[in-house]
Amino acid sequence: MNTENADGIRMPGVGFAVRLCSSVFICGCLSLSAHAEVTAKDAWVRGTVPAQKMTGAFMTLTSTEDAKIVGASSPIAKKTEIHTSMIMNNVNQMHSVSSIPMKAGVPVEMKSGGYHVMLMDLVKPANAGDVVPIVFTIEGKDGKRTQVEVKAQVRPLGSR
Ligand SMILES: [Cu+2]
Repeated sequence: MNTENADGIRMPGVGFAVRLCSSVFICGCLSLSAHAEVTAKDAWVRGTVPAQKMTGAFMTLTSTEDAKIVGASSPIAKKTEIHTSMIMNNVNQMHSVSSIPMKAGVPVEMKSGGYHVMLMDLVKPANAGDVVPIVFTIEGKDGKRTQVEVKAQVRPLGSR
């Protein structure tokens, strides 16, 4: 039995991939009416100096429905995490969180000293005036995930 094509890819696998794509596509269509819509206000990224490998992004996000932020990514960073900051033993420490809960209509502030987006392993510096796209993955109450792109403006190093 020969189930391989010229590239050695087994055909049943290809069929599965196609089915997977079409089901994702259908979910995308349904999400237009039924899912949380998330908007961003005052999105910005703290500018970096040339050797700096990470920086933070800050904004206010509001969802029309209860939802949670479960991830983020940006083309300027190899790795993007959602962080929270807290004072422990008089030291401001930050660590990654798996999600941020959002209540319908209640703004979630991402700011210095609280939740923020951590852009890590930067592939290029963030220069004041640049616009950095950040894509958030939002999970609705029903577990469905959608993506929202936010354009964040880079502010000079030292902005708070
Ligand atoms: Cu951080």
